[in-house]
Amino acid sequence: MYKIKEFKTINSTNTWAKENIDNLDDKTIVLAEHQSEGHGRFLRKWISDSPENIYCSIVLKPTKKDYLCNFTQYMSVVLCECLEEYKTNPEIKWPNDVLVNKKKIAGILCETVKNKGVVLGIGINLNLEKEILQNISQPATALNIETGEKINKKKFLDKFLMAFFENYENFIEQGFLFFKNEYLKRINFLGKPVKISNSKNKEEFIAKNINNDGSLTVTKEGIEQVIFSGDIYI
Ligand code: BT5
Repeated sequence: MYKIKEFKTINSTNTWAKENIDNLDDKTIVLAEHQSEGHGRFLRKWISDSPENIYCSIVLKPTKKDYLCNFTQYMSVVLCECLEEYKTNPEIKWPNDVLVNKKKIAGILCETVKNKGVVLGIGINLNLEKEILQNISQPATALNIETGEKINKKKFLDKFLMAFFENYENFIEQGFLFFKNEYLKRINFLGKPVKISNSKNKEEFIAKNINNDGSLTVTKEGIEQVIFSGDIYI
């Protein structure tokens, strides 16, 4: 169903997967124990020094490409469902973070390689010490801290990948609508004031609605805008 390519150390699983996409089959997982240049959007650093956590990228080459912009959201719901099995209450922070107790536990980076496919990367904090979390530039947590127990990485990863591929074909066919309800259950900012920043500025809006294509409608002084990307501060 899927195959895993494992590395001890790599620069970034996303970068490597993008560079080697021609030689990688659809549904190849690139997994590393350490990343020297793990990053998020806008090349922001992703702390990736400890092998008991997940740093991986899924290479996907779907023939139907209508819903490429919803891959991140699909993955965030799959992750929430896995985290809920560990008796936590994860939340999705639009567009690409998963939080537990208002602290970031995972980040997703979706990159498209033109005419070749998608590289969907995720970093999940399964086992981290509090001191490492304190070095992160926003409130962050790890599953071991939330549950009080060491997390079995292999078990978590198997569960996560199985769940991802279980409904993947349905998602590719139906897009955001296939999982919209599951997504809505896990967000908590609709109706609230939010600040949204893009590369240029940070503005305040009221978050109004998640649309059928996964975009966010916000209002400012009665005027509606539809937003597809940016950072949101609740
Ligand atoms: C993200 O970016 O949240 C996407 C992160 C994706 C990382 C994976 S790991 C496997 C694959 N290979 C890669 O090179 N990347 C992907 P963004 O929304 O830009 O958030 C980045 C911010 O998250 C940083 O500026 C920090 O504030 C915070 N951060 C960094 N490391 C973190 C960690 N381990 N846990 C929680 N937050 C972290």
